[in-house]
Amino acid sequence: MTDTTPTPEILPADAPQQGREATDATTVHREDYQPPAFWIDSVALTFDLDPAKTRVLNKMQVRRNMAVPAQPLRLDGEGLNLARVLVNGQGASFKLERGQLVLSNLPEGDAPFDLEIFTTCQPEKNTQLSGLYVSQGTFFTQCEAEGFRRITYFLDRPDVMSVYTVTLRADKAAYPVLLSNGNLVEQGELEDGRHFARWSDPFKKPSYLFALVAGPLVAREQRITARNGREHLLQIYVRAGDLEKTEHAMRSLMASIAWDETRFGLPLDLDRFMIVATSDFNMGAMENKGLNIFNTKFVLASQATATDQDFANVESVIGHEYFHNWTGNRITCRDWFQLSLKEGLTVFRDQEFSMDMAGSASARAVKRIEDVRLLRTMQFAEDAGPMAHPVRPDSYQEINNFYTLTIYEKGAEVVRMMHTLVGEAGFRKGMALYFERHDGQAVTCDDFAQAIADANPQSPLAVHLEQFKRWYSQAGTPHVQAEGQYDAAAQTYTLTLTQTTPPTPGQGEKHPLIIPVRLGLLGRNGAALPLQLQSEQGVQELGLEATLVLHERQQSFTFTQVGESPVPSLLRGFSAPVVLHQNLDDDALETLLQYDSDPFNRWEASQQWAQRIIVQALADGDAQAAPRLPERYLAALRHLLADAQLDAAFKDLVLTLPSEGYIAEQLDSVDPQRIHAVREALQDHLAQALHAQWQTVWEQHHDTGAYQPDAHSAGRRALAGKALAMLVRDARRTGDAVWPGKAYQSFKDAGNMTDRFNALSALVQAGHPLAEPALERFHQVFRGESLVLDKWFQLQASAPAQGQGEAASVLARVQRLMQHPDFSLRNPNRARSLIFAYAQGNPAGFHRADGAGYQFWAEQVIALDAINAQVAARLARALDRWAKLAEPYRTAARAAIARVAAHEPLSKDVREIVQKALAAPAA
Ligand code: B3K
Ligand code: ZN
Repeated sequence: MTDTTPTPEILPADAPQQGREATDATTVHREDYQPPAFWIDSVALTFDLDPAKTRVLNKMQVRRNMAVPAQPLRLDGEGLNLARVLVNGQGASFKLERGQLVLSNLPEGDAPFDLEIFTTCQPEKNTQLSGLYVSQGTFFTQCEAEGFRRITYFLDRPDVMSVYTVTLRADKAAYPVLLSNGNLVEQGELEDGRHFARWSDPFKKPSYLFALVAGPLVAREQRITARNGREHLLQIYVRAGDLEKTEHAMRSLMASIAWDETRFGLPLDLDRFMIVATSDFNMGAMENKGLNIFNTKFVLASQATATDQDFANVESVIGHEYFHNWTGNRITCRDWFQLSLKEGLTVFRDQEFSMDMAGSASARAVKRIEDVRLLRTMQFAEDAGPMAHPVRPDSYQEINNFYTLTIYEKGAEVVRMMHTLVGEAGFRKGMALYFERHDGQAVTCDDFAQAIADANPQSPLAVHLEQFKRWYSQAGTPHVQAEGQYDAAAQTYTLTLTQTTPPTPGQGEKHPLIIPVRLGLLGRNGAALPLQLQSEQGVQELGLEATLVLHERQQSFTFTQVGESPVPSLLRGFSAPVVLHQNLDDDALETLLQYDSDPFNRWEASQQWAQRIIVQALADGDAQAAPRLPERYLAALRHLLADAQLDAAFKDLVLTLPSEGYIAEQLDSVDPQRIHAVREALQDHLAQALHAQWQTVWEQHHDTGAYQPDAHSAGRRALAGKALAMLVRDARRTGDAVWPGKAYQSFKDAGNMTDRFNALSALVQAGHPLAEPALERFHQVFRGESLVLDKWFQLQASAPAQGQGEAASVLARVQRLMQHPDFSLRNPNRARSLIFAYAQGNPAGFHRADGAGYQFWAEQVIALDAINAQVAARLARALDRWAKLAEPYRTAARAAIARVAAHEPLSKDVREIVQKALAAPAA
């Protein structure tokens, strides 16, 4: 099962071999899409489950697709032992060619025939966690994108949809619970202590949505009646000790069901909806029809073990997978290039769900800011690096490498722009048309955009549809330059917007996009000015806010009757995923920060201001004394902190300086140590200059009463945590022992994990001597809680060095922790909590002048690749941006990537990443 040999074998037979430059023979191209030569109408699978050798009998009803020329049937398979192939009950001749099972002499014509295939596989040896595997004595499957072929031979592609009947047979004592998709139709006893269960899924589905689970699990159950009167059974399956941690997940599932009914009119279409949690999982969760499988991290939550962030993540991921039931499962992707059809849309839906759950306008803005922060830090970096690809990619070597921030987060922004261009009601109409047209089909991103536009024929989306769709085909983040010109005599304000998109690998030429720019104008006293836009038709009264549609490279918009030189508030709510350049002075930023009616842009003003200060400090050079924050900026922050109208969570975001990763992306040449030093110095100054305010904030916010994970109380805890961290940080300067003591106390006595963890990290991040005993105690208390241990590893991997000398370095600490009895490279969550947290979450610890961090990274990529290629390929991406690094980091980073690239054997997952990284332009 763990075949990681470079595999021309699993190349689809029709993949192009020649006539293209610069891509490998294993590259799959979107343009080469061909409909399948056969359909598989139904599948009956029988599993005899055994960890060492599971037997799989696969009986299919197959029929030729008469719309394409007659050709052999080529079934995908990987790591299977083939025992028997029967066609209409007779032994059939077949070949194994490049991993595929090829059947040539099949019945002619369009009449269906029976195809029976018997194979075995070894789930206990499956460390890739793709296909059928065993985790802690329970069988699980993961089939997206191409894991089903590791279970049986099949047309493993999303446009082949079949009805499944699944019979599971296993030892009853070891595997009392037997689950698969759909409805349980039969169960009973077998000989020798074995039992069986038969499941039937009424909906046609592609193979990637198949799932089975078998093991000793228990379930929280809930019966609900939907709006339409239909009854459903909801179940959340976990290991016996975890049942009390599933209440929040169940509540989130019920909220998701209600939300999709209300917001989109989409009801649950199954009698039974199951979620199962496993601690060994490559990603967050999987939307298998009726049987979602989740990483425990996104199911289990109790106030003692989970932070507010964990609670919010559970709600959002449960929502996401549930929403896939319509956007992904009922309507699926024609091919994997269309992945964003389901992922971008479903992320948009889960973002809206979380916003609606958050309630108040400012809590909604907090969620939006968090989403945009992720997009701008991570996706913009991806879009500017060697793995840049369009939302609908043109080619891939390994599809699992394309479950990216671009497909998910930028894809969601593309859907959000459509929503902006057609309006809330128009979008709902568009969704209705999409389901009317395509329910039960496997379709493309074009089909989706067409449905939204057709439902709104007068909208700017419909008018500019072809151009809008460039968002799907063009990679790279667009830049928009805004220049404002005020004419006092004419009382006009002219805004000129210019768009450009930098070239990306393989895509040199870029064309203008459709960019919705939501905006308002503020007077110098902060009041919103009425917008009167001059157009060919005369003057349009637009009220206090409008959305301009930029469609040319450069366009000017003139507003009339503007009584004073206004402060423009552009791209409100981040109305398009672009980098906005505008030269606002401190006065303008202060006005926006204090008065803008759009909370997103208030936050944005604070970030731009901070960014400018940081860039200036970086430019000032090393010789200068510790950089400081200007008094005016500090005064604005003090003012904001004292504003009783604002949500604590919002204040916390405004008071957070841009991250080191975000700062790095704004620079041409990156010295991670220098960025760290400057940001740390400014943080120290923020701690010092606002000391009195931090004390007040702590006093006012640290008691949040009985624990509730709602957005409002979570915001209070976040702000209190920030205040405590600042006070402990400032104690390094003052030598004060009181605040560190209070932090230790709060760590010990906290009534919930958020407060406890915030206090612990305040000590660890400040490198205080109390950090060590606190970490020890934390491990002692939570040694049986694996998700909490992940936090323990992660905190240490992402904290600064705790002293001088190599032994005190972060790398030395990480290497020691790898020897800890609780560490295992095989468990993806644990590997992520230590190794990824170091390589991706601790720039100053990782980017060492001696290159030792990079060497460690290379070793771990190679070690992981032998276990789990998908996880290894994620880690491999940590050095994507090597070409931007200053010396000596750059050369050392490149050498480490080259070392991975030269290693044999290497999975095609990792190979694609490192080859693309090495091909990055030299600048
Ligand atoms: N669709 C899955 C992701 C599958 C990843 C395969 N490498 C989870 C999700 O996006 O909901
Ligand atoms: Zn998804």
